[in-house]
Formats: sequence, C-alpha cells, structure tokens
Amino acid sequence: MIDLLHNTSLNRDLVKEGFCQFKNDSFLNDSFYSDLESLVSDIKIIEDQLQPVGYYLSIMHGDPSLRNKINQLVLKYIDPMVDSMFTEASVLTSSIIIKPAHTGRFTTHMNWSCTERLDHSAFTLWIPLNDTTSANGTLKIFPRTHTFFNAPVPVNVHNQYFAEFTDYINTHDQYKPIDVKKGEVLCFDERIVHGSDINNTATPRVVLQVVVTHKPKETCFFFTKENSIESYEINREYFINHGVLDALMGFKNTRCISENELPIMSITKEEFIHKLSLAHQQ
Ligand SMILES: O=C(O)CCC(=O)C(=O)O
Repeated sequence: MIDLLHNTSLNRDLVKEGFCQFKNDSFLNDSFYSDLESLVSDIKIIEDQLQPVGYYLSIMHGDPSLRNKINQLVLKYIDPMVDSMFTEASVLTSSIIIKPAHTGRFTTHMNWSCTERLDHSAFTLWIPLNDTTSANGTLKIFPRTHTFFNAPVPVNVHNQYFAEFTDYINTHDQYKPIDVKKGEVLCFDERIVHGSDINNTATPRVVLQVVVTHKPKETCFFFTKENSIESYEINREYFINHGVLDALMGFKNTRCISENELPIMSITKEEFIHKLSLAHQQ
C-alpha cells in the first residue's frame, strides 16, 4: 500500500476509502482559528458574487491581496501541519469557502487534476471554522470512487463525467454527509466523487480548503479543446495572482506544456455500479 500519511490507520483509510479524518491531533491551535476568523471578517461578499452558485470562494471572487493574506496564514500554520501529516507533500493552493445562510449547494463532482502523472495524487484538506453537519451543508463524499477514472480531470468538464446519472449518485445510500468539528481536518483524494447540500441554518458555514500534492514538483491543470487535452503550468503563485478565473477563461497567463489526444472521460451508470462492486470486494 502506498505510504501517503505517517499515521498508518489514516493512511489505510485514505488509500482505500479515498478520505480520512484527523480527529485527535492538535495540529491547529487557537491562534490559527482567530487569525482565520479575522481574515474572514474582512471579506465583504457582494450579492452578485453568489450568482449562480450560492457560495463564495476566495480563489474565484477574492483579489490577489486577500489571496496573499490567506497564503501567509497557510504558510504559517498549514505547511508545517502538512509536513507532519504526509510522508512527502506540498501545498499548491488554498481558498476560503463561505456558504451563507440558506444557500450554497455544490453539485456532485470530482476536483480538477493538478498533477501530470496519475500516480502522483493530490488531496484537499477541508478545515471548517465551525462544526459542520448536514444541517449547514457539510461535505458529502462517495467512498471508494477515487480510482474510477484513469485519466486527468480537466477544469472545463469536471462535473460532466456522470451527468447522465447524477440522480442515482445523489440518492445512493453510500453517498453520505461527513460531520466535521472545528479542530478536525477532513482529507480527501481530489478524484473522489463529492459535493454538498445547501446550508439550512442562519449562520454562514466557513471552511479553509487547502490543496496539497503528493510528490510532484511539476503541477498543471488540464483543459479540453475539441479532440485534444492540453495541460498548463500552474503553481502556488499562479493561484495567488490569477485565482482560477484565468484557468476557466482559457489560461491567458500561463504556458501550455502539452497537447494530447482526448482520453475517454465519461462513464456509464452500469460501469459505475460495476466499479463500485469491485471496490467493495477489495
Ligand atoms: O465546501 C464544500 O461544500 C464543497 C467543497 C469542495 O467541493 C472541495 O473542497 O473540493
């Protein structure tokens, strides 16, 4: 089994289930949470930013100075935490997610691939500022789905792979909300099928989301164009300066590294069910 994490039982969960929960470690102290709270209190959400999705992401809606401040916070508290959690990993990017009261559904999706080699994985560390449950739209994860797609996930089609049978996934009894308390860290493979429902409480749900890559020094995003798939150079500075809007608008500010024939990127409901049964036999 590949060694991603120092903690062997969490490593087993991450490799097998595609996610794990750091519950009893005191990685994050009070000053981290008060610094995060003070950054969040400076964010003034403009109503238009919430359209059409209903949530705020600093990587999309914030400006470079805010993203730089978040990066400073991550450098101070999260980079050392990543070093003590992972055998070999580094932070690629971070974002504050705010789901205001009574809004903010994330459609079921996989995250964008950010590594050229498929055997070099990437993970999200999902760090809530307040306890999250199904009441305020905590993260929902479909365990063991992280190995279903053997091709990079491009930024422009990441939620289209199972568009034909999203209802089946959304109502599946294994696709479950995960309760995460303030002080805990949920870690999941970027390829896992996940999403979340709206925040049904009157209090905003706030999360620091940090993407880490295991091993690779070269990180990239993928984009599909007609019959080809292109990869573009990205790094920590790129996300601070340009956020993800540049990527969504066709990568004006970075370099194309490669262009290849488009791999097959869809899956049928039958294939999904088959892969799920194989994943449960292991
Ligand atoms: O915060 C959420 O509800 C969803 C976040 C998400 O999709 C992600 O971190 O990849």
